[in-house]
Formats: sequence, C-alpha cells, structure tokens
Amino acid sequence: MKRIALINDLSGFGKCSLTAAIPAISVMGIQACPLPTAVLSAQTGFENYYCDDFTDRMDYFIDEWKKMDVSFDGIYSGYLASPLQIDKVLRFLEEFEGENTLYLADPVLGDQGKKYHVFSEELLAGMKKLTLKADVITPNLTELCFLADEDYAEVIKHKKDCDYDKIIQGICEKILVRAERKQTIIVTGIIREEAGKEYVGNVTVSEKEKFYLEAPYFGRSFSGTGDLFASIISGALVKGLSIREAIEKASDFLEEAIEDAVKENIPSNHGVQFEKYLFRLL
Ligand code: PXL
Repeated sequence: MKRIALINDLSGFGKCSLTAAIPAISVMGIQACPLPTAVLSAQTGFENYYCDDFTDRMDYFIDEWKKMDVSFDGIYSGYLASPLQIDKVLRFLEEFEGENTLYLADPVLGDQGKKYHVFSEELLAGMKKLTLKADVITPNLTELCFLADEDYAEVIKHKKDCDYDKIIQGICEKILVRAERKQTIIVTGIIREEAGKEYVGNVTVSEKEKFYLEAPYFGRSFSGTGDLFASIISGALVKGLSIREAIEKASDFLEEAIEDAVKENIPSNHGVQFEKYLFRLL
C-alpha cells in the first residue's frame, strides 16, 4: 500500500488540514501518516481558538519513525505553527525523502489577499525555502503573491482581462526558475470574471506544460478547500495519475462539496460538505 506522511495541524473545527487530508487520502487507498504541527480547538479563522504548538514534539515523531525504518511514497507539508517548524520539515525530508518520494509543499500563509494569524516574515522566508525543495507546490493566489513578492491587490485588478491566466503564469515562472528540482506549480482559487459571471480556476505551470482549468464560482470561499485540493493532488500523483488528471479529480470533487455547502448555507469557517462526496475519490 502507498503511504503519505502528512505534516499538518489537527483542528477540531474547520474541516481543514489533517481532518481534510486523512479522509481524502485514505479513501484513495493510501495510508495517511500524520505528523501534527499543532493541535487546535478550531482553525484560526474563528474568533477564538486554543492552539497547542507541537514544534518541540516533532523531532520525537521523526526519531521514532526512523527507528521503525519506515518509508514514504509521498510527503505533504501544510500548516506550520511557527517558523521553527521549517527546520523540522527540512529534517524530515533529509531523513525520509527517497528517490521516488513525491514532496508536495503547500505554503499555508493566507487567503483572499489576507494573512493568516500565523503569518510572519520569518515564516514566509521559511516557506520560500521549503517550496524550493518541492516537486509540487499548491499556493492559492494570495500565497503565490507572497512567494513571488508581488502585490495581490495589483494582480487581481486584472481579473476581467482575457490574459489573466497568462499574467499569473508569468508570476509562476518567476519562482519556477528558482526551484531546486523540476517542479510543478498549481495555483488555486483564482477568481476570474467574464460577462458578469465569476469562475474559479487553477493555473498550472511546469517546464513541460502550462494550462488553466476552471469551474463555476458559487460566490463564496470555504475553510479547508485548499487543503482538500492539495491532499487529492498528492494522493493522485502518488497513485500515478498525470498532473492534469489529478487536478480534474480534485476540482470535480470540490465543485460538488462546495455547491452543497452553499445550498446549506454553511458558514465559511466551518468548511465544505466533503464527507458526502468522498466516495467519488474511491
Ligand atoms: O486551511 C488552512 C489552515 C490550516 N490550518 C489552520 C488554519 C488554516 C487557515 O486559516 O487556521 C490551523
């Protein structure tokens, strides 16, 4: 059985990070091995939350897993609770990355032009370092702008332009040339407007291919959708699907779950109704 290490937080509410990644990856027939970066009562978008930062416990996991002599087909890093965790992830990669291990780095830093509570310049510098080492990175548009030192507000001014995807591709190319390996960048949550209608799409850029895929936008964003997207991408790629197939699988799954959450009037912080659609990932 394939196996993916999940370096991410466990949040009681928000349907994000590990509570999104574990079910999605498991239903795809892959063993999910969580290394928690923090345990929270709820994701940080809620007004109040308790956070137990796991920085000083991450080495124990690495040491114990090393003793067990386990290996991973994939490593997926997401939310990090402090900049000190960058070195823990780097150590994890050193210890567990094999020749065929797929490393997906999701540089969790913000969304819709806003920084998450955990954001700091130090964390941004660390995420830049991690993303250089990844086979695949899945920033949303806000995070892409942070990584590339671009002004998000300026970029989204072009959302009605017919070459909007090309503008975002250009930003991707700026960071692709810095990567230490052949990398694929998948930018999520790009809202485009045409003839008064909104669409949500992904720009994908690698040395080999560049393309833009989109779906209707239901006017709202939800907690955890980026985490579900990244989880499905890592699972699909570990199973041998192409990048395009992986993106289509993730987007189709999310479209239904988001549509359902909009219909049911779910508050954005609570995340989408993905559980009902997990069977689609079988
Ligand atoms: O979905 C990204 C994410 C993951 N983990 C925690 C978060 C967020 C976004 O706010 O707060 C704890």
